[in-house]
Amino acid sequence: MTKRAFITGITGQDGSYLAELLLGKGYEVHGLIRRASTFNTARIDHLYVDAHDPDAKMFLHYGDLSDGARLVSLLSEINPDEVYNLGAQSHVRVSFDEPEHTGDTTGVGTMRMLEAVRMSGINTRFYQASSSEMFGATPPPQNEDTPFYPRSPYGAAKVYSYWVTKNYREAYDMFAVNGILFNHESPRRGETFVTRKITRAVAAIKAGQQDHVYLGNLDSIRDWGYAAEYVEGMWRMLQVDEPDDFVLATGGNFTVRDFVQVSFDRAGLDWEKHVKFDERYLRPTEVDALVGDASKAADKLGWVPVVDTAELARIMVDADIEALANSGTPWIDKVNLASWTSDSSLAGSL
Ligand code: NDP
Ligand code: GDR
Repeated sequence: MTKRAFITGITGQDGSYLAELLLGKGYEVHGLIRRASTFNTARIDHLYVDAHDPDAKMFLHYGDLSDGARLVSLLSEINPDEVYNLGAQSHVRVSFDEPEHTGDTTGVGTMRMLEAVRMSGINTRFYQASSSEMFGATPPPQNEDTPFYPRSPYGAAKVYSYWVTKNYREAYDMFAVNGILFNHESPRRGETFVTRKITRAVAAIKAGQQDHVYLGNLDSIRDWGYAAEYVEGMWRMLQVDEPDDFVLATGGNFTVRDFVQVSFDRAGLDWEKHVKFDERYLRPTEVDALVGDASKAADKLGWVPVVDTAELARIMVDADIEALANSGTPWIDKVNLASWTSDSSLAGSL
């Protein structure tokens, strides 16, 4: 029997890799998309087959995490075996500018999804995109037992989502899990997150199209992994016998400055000549250090990432340089996710 999945946030970085992964595994994939005045499906256009074609396996539905009634009717109609809630206002700095909207989508949106599962009466497995930002000010290494101390409206909204997911598991015996994912990036990363901002700037500087890039705090430490590997971990969390919560991380420990250096080095540039400071990129409260301990995922899911932060930076710089040279988009990095196992070297297939 063909399995059916429903993904919120399918147009985002993770949604696109997850849709690819599931289609590769033979799933029928349904995605929630927001109506916009311009197309916002660039990351999944390569997966789309017209719905009139008998080979169509991916279907897109208009809706929004702020519209609970729509979520109920969609889930009743689609009756998915697995639901992945990846939709969110996901930018930490923006959550200080739009705290109420962030609370409504990143926080209460999860409650609306859980209620939609419960009210539609479907028997499904539910994945919640929880975040290392929930640990916030609690020092590393962080794992599933580390106390939360969020430092932004985004982090606080994710803590709310984490607890309602756990509550629905306990209250209604729902198969609902939290994947607590540390930062993961790729050539498909949104352009305003720091890694992609850096790698796009490297490509433009190398091509002589710009001289400088303005950044904020270079001292924060992050554990940056490769998004294509992390979606495999999401899927594995829904294949186990009992619902549980898992950290996914590389355990790496890079400052923003380190990421800058590796990226500029890759293009043969001296970063100190090109990086300038702008305080507008500082946050009212910063998360100083996130370094994850994913040993539970290794033990129970067999999930072990292969690409480390330095390799990731090189992949992203190369992709942005190539995209600029071709005046095209860099979205479609060649990853054969269907054949990924924790033992195989994903890096070798790039
Ligand atoms: P992106 O910002 O790339 O994608 C977010 C997705 O959510 C987009 O598809 C966006 O749609 C959609 N969305 C935003 N608001 C709404 C709404 N009101 N209703 C419906 N859909 C909405 O995020 P990522 O792919 O990087 O992350 C996926 C999830 O994982 C997010 O929840 C994020 O918070 C979380 N996360 C991410 C981590 C990371 O390092 N990437 C780490 C830990 C957690 P549109 O395209 O229309 O804007
Ligand atoms: P983060 O990612 O806040 O960790 O959230 P981001 O890339 O925005 O920031 C990482 C660190 O870089 C510093 N920084 C800058 N950040 C941005 N965006 N722009 C800059 O110019 C800049 N200069 C320095 C930041 O201060 C910060 O310390 C990401 C998101 O994907 C969340 O959705 C997810 O939950 C967490 O990762 C885990």
